Amino acid sequence: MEVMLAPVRDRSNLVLQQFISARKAKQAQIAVLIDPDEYRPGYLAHIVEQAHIGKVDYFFVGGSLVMGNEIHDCIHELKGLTNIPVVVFPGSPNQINEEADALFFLSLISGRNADLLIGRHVESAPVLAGMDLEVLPTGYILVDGGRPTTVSYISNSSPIPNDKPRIAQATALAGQMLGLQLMYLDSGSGAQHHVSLEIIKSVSSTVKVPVIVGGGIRTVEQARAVCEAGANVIVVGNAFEKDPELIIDMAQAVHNVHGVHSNTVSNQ
Ligand code: 1GP
Repeated sequence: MEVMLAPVRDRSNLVLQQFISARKAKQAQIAVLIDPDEYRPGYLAHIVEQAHIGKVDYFFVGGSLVMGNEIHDCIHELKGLTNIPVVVFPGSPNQINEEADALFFLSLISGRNADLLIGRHVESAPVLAGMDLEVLPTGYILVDGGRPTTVSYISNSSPIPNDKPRIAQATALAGQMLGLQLMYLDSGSGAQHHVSLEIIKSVSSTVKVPVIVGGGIRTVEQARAVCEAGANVIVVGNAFEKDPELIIDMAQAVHNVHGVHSNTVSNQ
């Protein structure tokens, strides 16, 4: 029997354009990562308040080991509290949520696990096709952060060594040639070390698409250094969970980074 899919809805690509414009303008941005496993009613109010003061650019919501259904309650509450774009950072297809503004459609291009390169995508595509949710084709590149993290364990894939910028560079280039619109360099939540500045520099100066960097960024100095190396967006989770007041200082430091040299973005 022939399977009929819903017609693909028209989407405006607003969030992707926001990433691209900031990279073109060489203006660094910051995302607050919300782990739905930490969510309980009332948890978000203070974080959102700090994010508004700091003019945070995005909220990312999700994780590789989300145990319950809290992600949907969490996104619902977040959308009621803020107009900052909410992007799902899904660990699995059951984290797809139509209330969010966009979703990273992640291909784990540093790994060789077919399920995370194409398998989950085949399962999710028909669901996403009928939704009014912006889909962001994203190359997800895991980099060794000094200790095994949930994402490296769950994805059953080896991260790229933190001192091998050429491997990261070739991986990101291949992702770009495959048509991916964003690159996400991640050393995993709670990593001992963030992605090395050499890797960030080599990737950001090679690809034309926006580069997002997360994992193990804990201090204002680290945030600044990562942006100066060429990260277009930094993502911070754990450090803000422990100290939501840090959001304001870190956002200010990130927004003060302009004009870092990186490859020119094509007019896509
Ligand atoms: C998001 O993994 C990062 O990509 C978040 O890491 O929780 O260590 O900030 P932290």
